Amino acid sequence: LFTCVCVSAIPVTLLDTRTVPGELKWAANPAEGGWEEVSIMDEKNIPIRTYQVCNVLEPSQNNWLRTDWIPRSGAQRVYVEVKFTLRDCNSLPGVTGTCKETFNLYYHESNEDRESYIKESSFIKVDTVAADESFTQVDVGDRIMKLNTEIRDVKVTTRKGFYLAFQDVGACIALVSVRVFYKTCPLTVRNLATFPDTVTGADTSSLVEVRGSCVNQSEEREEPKMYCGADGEWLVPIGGCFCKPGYEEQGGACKACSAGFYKSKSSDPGCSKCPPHSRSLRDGANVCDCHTGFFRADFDPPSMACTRKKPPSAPQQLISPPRNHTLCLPCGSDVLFSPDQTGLQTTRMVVSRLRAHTHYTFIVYARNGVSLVSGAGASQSASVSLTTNQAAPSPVSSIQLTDVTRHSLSLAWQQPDRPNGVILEYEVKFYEKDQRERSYRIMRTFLRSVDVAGLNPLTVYVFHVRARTAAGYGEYSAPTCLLLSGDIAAKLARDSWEVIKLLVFVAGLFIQLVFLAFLFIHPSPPSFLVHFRLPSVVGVKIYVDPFTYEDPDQAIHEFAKEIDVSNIHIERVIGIGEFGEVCSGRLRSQGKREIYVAIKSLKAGYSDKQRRDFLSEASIMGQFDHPNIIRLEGVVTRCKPLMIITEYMENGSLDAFLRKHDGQFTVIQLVGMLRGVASGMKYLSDMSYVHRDLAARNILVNSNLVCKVSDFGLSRVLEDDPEAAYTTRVRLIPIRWTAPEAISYRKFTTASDVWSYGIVMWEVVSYGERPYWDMNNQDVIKAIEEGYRLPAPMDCPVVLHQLMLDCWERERGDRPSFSQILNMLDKLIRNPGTLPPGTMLESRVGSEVCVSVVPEVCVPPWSMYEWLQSIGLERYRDVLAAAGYSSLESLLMDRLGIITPSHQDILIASVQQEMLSQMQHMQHSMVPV
Ligand code: ACK
Repeated sequence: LFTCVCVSAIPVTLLDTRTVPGELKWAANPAEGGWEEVSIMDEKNIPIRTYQVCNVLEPSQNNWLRTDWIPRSGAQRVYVEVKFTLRDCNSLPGVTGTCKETFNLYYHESNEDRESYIKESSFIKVDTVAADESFTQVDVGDRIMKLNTEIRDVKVTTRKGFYLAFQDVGACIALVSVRVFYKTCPLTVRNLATFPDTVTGADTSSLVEVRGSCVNQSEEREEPKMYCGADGEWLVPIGGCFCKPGYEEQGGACKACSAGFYKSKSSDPGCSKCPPHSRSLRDGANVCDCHTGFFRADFDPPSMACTRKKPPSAPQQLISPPRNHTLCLPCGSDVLFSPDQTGLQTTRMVVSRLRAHTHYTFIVYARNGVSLVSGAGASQSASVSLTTNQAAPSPVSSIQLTDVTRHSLSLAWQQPDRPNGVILEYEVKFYEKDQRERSYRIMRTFLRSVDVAGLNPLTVYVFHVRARTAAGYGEYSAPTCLLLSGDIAAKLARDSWEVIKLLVFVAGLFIQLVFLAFLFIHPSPPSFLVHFRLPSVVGVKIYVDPFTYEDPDQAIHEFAKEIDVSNIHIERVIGIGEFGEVCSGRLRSQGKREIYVAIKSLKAGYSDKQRRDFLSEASIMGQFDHPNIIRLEGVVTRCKPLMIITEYMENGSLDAFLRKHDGQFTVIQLVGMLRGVASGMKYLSDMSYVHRDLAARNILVNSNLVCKVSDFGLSRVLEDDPEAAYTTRVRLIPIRWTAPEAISYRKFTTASDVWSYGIVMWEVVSYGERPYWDMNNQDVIKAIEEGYRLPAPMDCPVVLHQLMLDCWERERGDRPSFSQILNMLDKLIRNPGTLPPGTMLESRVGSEVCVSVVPEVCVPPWSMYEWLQSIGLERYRDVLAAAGYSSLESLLMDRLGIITPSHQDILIASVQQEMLSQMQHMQHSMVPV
């Protein structure tokens, strides 16, 4: 794994006032009384030219100073380094209101190097520059020079050169030096290809694609390419070259093999010593010549020793006569030959790891160095053919539910990857989930499908299938859990969640009571509390694919509420979705307060398929109930246009939101957002739902910075068409976000969602940067294949980047689960010391974003104090601390016996949510997020 090729950027200087001989004579306006050129001695006693201005007593200063024309010499982004000293206004008496402590930097692109006067209106402002250090009268007395160094960068692409200007508005400044430079990625050699000195791109995220050329005496292995990043670092090397035959790599160049050595193929790793009875007299040999009287046949490899002997006769007494098999393929690398497949000196060998029930032919050649030289080549081989025995088949995979009613269902599956023989029958074992395997039923069939009847409604069943050959049964497939569909089943699942919500509410009240009780009985715990337990979650939550319903309307009405269109008040269009406009508006429901909602509508003239796809999103979303999954309010299907109504997310999609607030959040806030996404994804994976399109653009953010997973649409489009990934719909796979196995053979699993989650982490920490910048999709696929992974974004704590890398493990089994990711993020939040200091409490720039906004579920679990505060009992902090309760979890666990993390989460989240709505209410005027 590598992130960047570590060759440091080389700055190329366009202007340096310290090296200009003689006076600068820049244009100043006014010519008198504003900026003045003053020669001084620098710290090494070398004369330097500075510009100074100090009109701190007079108001409304506007003094301009413009450099000479600076040719940009091919640069697209230039850096301006200004060293200056600045007088502290507080140290000057009587200047209040007139004295300033900043100046402004401007630029103006121009082809003309002789603009005689300063056209102020044609200059564009780069920035207002303030000093980190200012000096006072005392410093002057002590001859202390407090030098500031500030660097700004500017894109200059439109003209041959540019001017810079400094505007003073009433400060006391000396510009000690001005240096203008651009960055290049320096000439480098990588994988035996030379990459030239390359000027970086115009934007801070630009990548310049550069093609390398093979070094002397080398040839292309695969087109060598690298990208020059904006900071002058080379990134993502792809491809490279090999040294030609007769040459080997040494220190990035190709050196000739010395006499006595040879290299016959460019792909050989290095030169080898000449084999016995041969020699090479000159450097750079690709083969060694035989000594006089010794021979090597034309087809003998150059590695073979030269020999005097005659060709051998054919081997004898192989076990059975050869048979003709026209469809033979070479054995794959998985077949093991012991001691080796070639170069054998003995007449015995063992071949293992053969496939079961497969016909093999083995041909044995006897050979010596002059086998063909003497022309005796007629019967030099003998062969033996055999068919391996049958074995038990590999497990059956991809079991599909093809039909379901209240009492029955139909399943279908694929033949095992390795049947290992003739499949005689399949065996289906199934049982009620609650029963585990205590009692189960078995059905056998010759087909790859089965109809199972006599099932109990409202019950989750677990199915396993295995196949049998003459050699016996293979292993069972992984369990497939299925919930018998039916109105009552769905209702029960919903009701169970209502029960949980109610319990959460009761628990909230209960906790408050605990505190009061605690006060009176402290220090010994009230005994009844010790036995308090939340009942285990009622019902089993498993995602039901709406596409298994023959009638899509049945699915939609099972999972989504029909809303009367008269209760919806549409306000404005907020975007365009895949099927039509997305609007915001309000929804009134009986007995509830009016809420803000997002309304997606299906544009007129839709086909049946479009209607089904559109509504499928609601059928999927309606099955979820989690604070980090976008909540479905309902659907309008009885009148047109069809609508899907969801909760409204004030801050829109996460990628655009982060780009808008670049650099404005603390690391903890970013981790809080990621925690929310991980929590939502854990919930989805627990329900066996694979998202397939997890990306920051599909996360929505509300006004409390709570992140919620959305967009349950695309997932289906890919599934729909078995050809989708490979043929006409290749573009439907979001390559940059998708795991390699999902791209190459459509293996979409929770582990591939984890890969995408890693990409979302990178997007979040880099504030909405495009993964792999402007590399094209093919290069992204290649780079990933070659082991490249996205480097840590700027200011990214190492632990977070490590977690990203874990999500991008090539082997999907090596990636963490969402539950592990969530634990990891929670640990980080609780031990902020693992994140870099200085990024914890205050926003980096954040003047517009109110950092006091605490996201509800994205935030770390509250400290004991915050939590006590939220229920108005902060005065008991010390009492609880003395009793050893430092965190909310320890209290929940010790005192209330709530051990399951998910139950703790639910309780904490509900208290936080309640608290947040109160906070929001109070802080409304000061939260402009
Ligand atoms: O990035 P955005 O502002 O967030 O633009 C897209 C647009 O609609 C098309 O999908 C926005 N959007 C979608 N669902 C919601 C929602 N529930 N609340 C707010 N905005 C939404 C999305």
